[in-house]
Amino acid sequence: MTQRILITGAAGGVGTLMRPRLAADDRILRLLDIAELPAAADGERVETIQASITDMDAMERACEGVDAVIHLGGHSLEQVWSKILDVNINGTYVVLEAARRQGVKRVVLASSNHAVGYIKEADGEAADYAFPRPDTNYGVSKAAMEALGSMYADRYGMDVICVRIGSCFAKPKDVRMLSTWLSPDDGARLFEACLATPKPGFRIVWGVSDNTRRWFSLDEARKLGYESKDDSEEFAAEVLARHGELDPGSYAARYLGGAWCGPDFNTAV
Ligand code: 15L
Repeated sequence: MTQRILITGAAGGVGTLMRPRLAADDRILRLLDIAELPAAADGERVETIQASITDMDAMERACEGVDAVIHLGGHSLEQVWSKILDVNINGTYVVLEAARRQGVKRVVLASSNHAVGYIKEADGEAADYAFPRPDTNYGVSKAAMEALGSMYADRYGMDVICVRIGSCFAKPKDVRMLSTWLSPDDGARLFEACLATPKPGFRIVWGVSDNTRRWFSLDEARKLGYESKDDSEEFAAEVLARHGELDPGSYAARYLGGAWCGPDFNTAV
């Protein structure tokens, strides 16, 4: 049977990396973004919708006939509180509520390391389900996303998996990302596991590759069936030659959230 997956924020960084990787013969990707989306290529099984995740009517229509939602939409960087509240927090509520109203049983939420950014790297591997320690307004929105997901799972019996993504880019861009990197291929493997695992209920998992310098537990992600095949170490020499070793006193070396934890980072209050 053909599966239909709604991806919000499909024109964004992670959405663009996932679009080709989550394509499958027995699957239609319904791509939604407020920005214009590249049209379907020849043979590509996609539907495109240009709409805001804060528009309940549009989101309900987008959720019609959908088997699962992967919610990547929202601001991906720090913003003033009013924008975070509207797009990230209210937007996540609208996505979950629209999914519930349309009978969608499973939602995968793109949370972030910034939900727990103030965890100290020196305290050892960051645990699955670590209590929120958001580093920014954006981090607060990801903690709120996880709380909303928990409520929709407990109250309405939906399956909701929150993926605390490290840094999902084609390559690690700096020394911190040698620890936080989620390769695009591993990202797709993890989302596939989130879609396939039977009856997960509510979960919070780390979204990182099995990096040699990893700071995060992969136990809960592995329980979903995720198997990382990538390691940022193949880029270590190149990244270290460009940036040098981390200053042990720097935010990047001290906290999971890196520079986002610094007092000067959040100018966008
Ligand atoms: C995130 O959550 C951001 O969306 C992304 O832009 C990266 O900065 C990433 O975290 C990170 O921490 O590297």
